[in-house]
Amino acid sequence: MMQEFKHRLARLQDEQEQLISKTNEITGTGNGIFNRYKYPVLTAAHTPINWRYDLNASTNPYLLERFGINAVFNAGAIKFNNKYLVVARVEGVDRKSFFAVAESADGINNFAFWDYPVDLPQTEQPDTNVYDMRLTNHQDGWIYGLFCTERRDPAAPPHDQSMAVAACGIARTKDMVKWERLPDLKTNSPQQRNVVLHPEFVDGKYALYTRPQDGFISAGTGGGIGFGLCDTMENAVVGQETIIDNKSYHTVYEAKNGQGPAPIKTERGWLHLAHGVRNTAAGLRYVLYMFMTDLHDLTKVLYKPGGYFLAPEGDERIGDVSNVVFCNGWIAEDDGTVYIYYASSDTRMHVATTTLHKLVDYVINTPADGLRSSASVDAVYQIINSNKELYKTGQQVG
Ligand code: M1P
Repeated sequence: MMQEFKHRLARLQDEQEQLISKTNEITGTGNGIFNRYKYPVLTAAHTPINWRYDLNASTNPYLLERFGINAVFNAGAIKFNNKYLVVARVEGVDRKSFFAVAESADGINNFAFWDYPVDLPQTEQPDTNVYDMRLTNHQDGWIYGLFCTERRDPAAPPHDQSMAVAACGIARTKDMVKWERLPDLKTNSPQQRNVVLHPEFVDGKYALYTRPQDGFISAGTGGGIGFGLCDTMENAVVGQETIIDNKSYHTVYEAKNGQGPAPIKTERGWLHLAHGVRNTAAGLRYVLYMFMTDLHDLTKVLYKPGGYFLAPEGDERIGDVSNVVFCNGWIAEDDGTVYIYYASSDTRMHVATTTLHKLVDYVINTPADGLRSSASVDAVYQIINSNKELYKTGQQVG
């Protein structure tokens, strides 16, 4: 028995060591806007063995898994003490999610979880499930984590065990280890998900991106990325939400959309990454898209490329909730490198790399969605004709 225990433990440790030490590599030629990588950066198999197994041979002689992890996805991200940290949504086989920090020295390789998951304090109304933390290194000196807290709808009849209310939970930290829990955000919307704190004060107030919605799954008459101000994060109330980027017919965000991570400031404007959702015969399809807002008027969208920025590809298409990519974490370096941490199909985490120059170029120079097939043809004609002109005048390169 002891021999079997030892043998199994050695195999588990060896397999995990190989997984974590594997070096990632850029895959494919891509579209020039970002690089994709061959392997996911975090999966359920990356979670420490000592979270999942009782390693005492006398209490667990068969070395059975005692706490199964189903998925690791939708991570917030931050560069902290020169390390790349992600705060992942770790989902147990019991369907409950919690947060856990994983770190990497270079942002791409060898992500490893810290010793313990985040010990998130509760409010008076305990959370049933928490997920999708957005991290904001705010001008006020705190690192905020805004996340979705989900509880059973108090109005749900006994026969309905799926009606839920989603709200925005708020926690803050200075060291990424000890978290202070603040009261949940109050807004006029019956449901809130995808709430993100803007990193700077606006007119001396905290600024938040919201996503008002009527139902737990469906945005209903709500939806769109909202924007509102509040006086304090210690008792955060957003009275008025202005929709800055709405759902739109026959686009990749016709069913609903939501802000991704906190926007990144550039000389040309604030860069936003968001997710858009449409319905298909095969269910909802989640893709990522981008837009840019004005540096002085955060409610004004200056540029918005048509269509998606990143959509599920290959193995990314398949998982617990297939045909989904979701991003709530990115890191912009001082040298302009950008690490985009995205999850596929509610199952695993990936990284894509690019630069601020490329993202700004993409956002400003990609044609906007013309909202009609003939407008798409016009956009292609414009590219073809200017290329022809280039060859006619001998100005082509290569
Ligand atoms: O299953 C896809 C995503 O669904 C929700 O996103 P949204 O609020 O935009 O509908 C969230 O539950 C998210 O975690 C999940 O990845």
